[in-house]
Amino acid sequence: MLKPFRVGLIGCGFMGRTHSNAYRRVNNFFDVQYEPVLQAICDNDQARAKSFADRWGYLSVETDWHKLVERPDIDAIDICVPNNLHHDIAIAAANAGKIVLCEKPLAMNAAEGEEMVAAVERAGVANFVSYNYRRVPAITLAKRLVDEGRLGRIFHYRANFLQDWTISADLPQGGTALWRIDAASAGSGVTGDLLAHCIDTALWLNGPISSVTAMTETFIKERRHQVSGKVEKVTIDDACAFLARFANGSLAIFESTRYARGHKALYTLEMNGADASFAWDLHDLHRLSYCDHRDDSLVRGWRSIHVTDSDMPYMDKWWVPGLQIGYEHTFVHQVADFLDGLAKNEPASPTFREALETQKVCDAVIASAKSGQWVEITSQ
Ligand code: SOE
Repeated sequence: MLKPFRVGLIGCGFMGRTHSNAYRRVNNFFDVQYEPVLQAICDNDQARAKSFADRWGYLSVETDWHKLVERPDIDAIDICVPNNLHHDIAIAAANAGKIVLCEKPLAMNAAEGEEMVAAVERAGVANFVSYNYRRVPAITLAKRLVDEGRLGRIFHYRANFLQDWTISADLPQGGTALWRIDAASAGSGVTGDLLAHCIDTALWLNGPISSVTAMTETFIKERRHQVSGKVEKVTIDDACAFLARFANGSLAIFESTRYARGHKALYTLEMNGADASFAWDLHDLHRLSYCDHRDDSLVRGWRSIHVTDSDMPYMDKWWVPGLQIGYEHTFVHQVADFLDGLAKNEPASPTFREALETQKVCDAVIASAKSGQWVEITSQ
């Protein structure tokens, strides 16, 4: 008999959909001890919440998150709203004794993140931040290869996250669909939205980052704000590039922009060690490129591992070898890992405390871009 895991999800946007889909799918494919129950959906627009509830099968609708977090028939609050709301909702949910799941990035900045970590730890509630790319099977495989020491001493880490959807100067900022361009809702631009993914994966694969030097640019300086209707200054970073030093002595280069014409969501990463390297690309997410210098020189070279066999991470739960899975499955994997961790009392990663490290790097990147100086990061 599966135990119910009664979810109150806040936000009916893109992430609300990915999380709802994951809750609905997880028991079809994974043997976990809990069964998600879509107990309530919350959005300040009642009609939107109602139509979302009908489509995804939520049992009830709320329009005020304050009410939702106090409901006794809810075990977990899942936060899928703009970044400026994460802090208050997470703290209220923790204080009400709820499990808290939060979309990335954890917060607007590390100071907010610290308060959120304190709240969930004081309340003793399970907590988790959704950095879904860790759970692409090819990335989880890369983690396994790194942890087994196959790459040898690490010299380099390289990551990009490139998009092109904000190039038009006519695109407004703010409002439901475009809050990512409005610093008041998002905190930062590509740093918190896209580089946060790259940083999370990097910390997971290669350990702490000790210092960064960054540059940012805002190419379109003013945009009409969808809420006020007025032309307002744009204060997010449209593009950001930074160099980093890892505590293990390796060097890194990270770049993100929403102005790379032709690229929609090109997340690429590569690690180079003394013995082997790997490379990965989100547009071809089921493949991992790997080159091992220990191979016989006659056949040495880059191989493309098709990550679909049943001994690959997560793949025994899906189809048969050779058949791929995609983006949405990464969210199913994180729900499965979270519920498994809950049953075993072994928290799935990243917890709020772990995700705070990414937030500190994001803050250091923004500070360095402002000052033009290297910024040190102290992790715990
Ligand atoms: C922005 O366009 C965005 O949707 C991010 O918010 C997501 O985190 C990323 O995975 C894809 O791009």
